[in-house]
Amino acid sequence: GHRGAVVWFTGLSGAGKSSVANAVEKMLNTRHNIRTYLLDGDNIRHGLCQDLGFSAEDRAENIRRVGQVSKLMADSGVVTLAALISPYRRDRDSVRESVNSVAPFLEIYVQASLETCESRDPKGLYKMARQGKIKGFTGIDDPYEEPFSPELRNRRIGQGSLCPHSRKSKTMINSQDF
Ligand code: GGZ
Repeated sequence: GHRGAVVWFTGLSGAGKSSVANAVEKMLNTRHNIRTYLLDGDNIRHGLCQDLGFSAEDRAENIRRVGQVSKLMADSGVVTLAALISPYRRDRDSVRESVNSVAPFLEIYVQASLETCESRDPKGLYKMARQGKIKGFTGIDDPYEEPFSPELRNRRIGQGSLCPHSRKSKTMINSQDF
């Protein structure tokens, strides 16, 4: 069998994390015969993390739990895909550090502008956040810290952008490619 790994998708709500993770999972299964398990923030919050909200502390705990489950599964040889906003660098870095002792950790920045995500607004959450009906919504009145050097990102961005440290990383996927 193959070794496990954790593939961590981070990005704004509506950026396409779930879509890309699903497509990658299908590809790993069918084309490469790799065993995978997908942990999606949206689902996880109905079970494992149903007691958590969206304060910085609760997000940290959400990410810690999903990180620990991912680590255990990766240790068992499964390639685990996690799709969470995971807006804070320090939370993502803690998972990286923890997972790295047993398996490779790959951070994928699914980048889309706030404008793009807001125009998609599949669940109407951005609209509610703009109306003040949801408080502390990522990108509206809550922070998103872009990765400095993700292993992968969906597109390169130019000089003078918000994320100047990422230029080293490789361009790989576009959700539109799938
Ligand atoms: C961000 C929120 C919020 C707030 C509800 N901020 O696009 P969705 O709807 O389906 O996915 C989002 C999901 C985010 O959960 P995560 O576990 O990925 O977040 S984190 O990593 O920050 O812990 C969104 C919905 O929950 N949602 N309220 N205030 N997203």
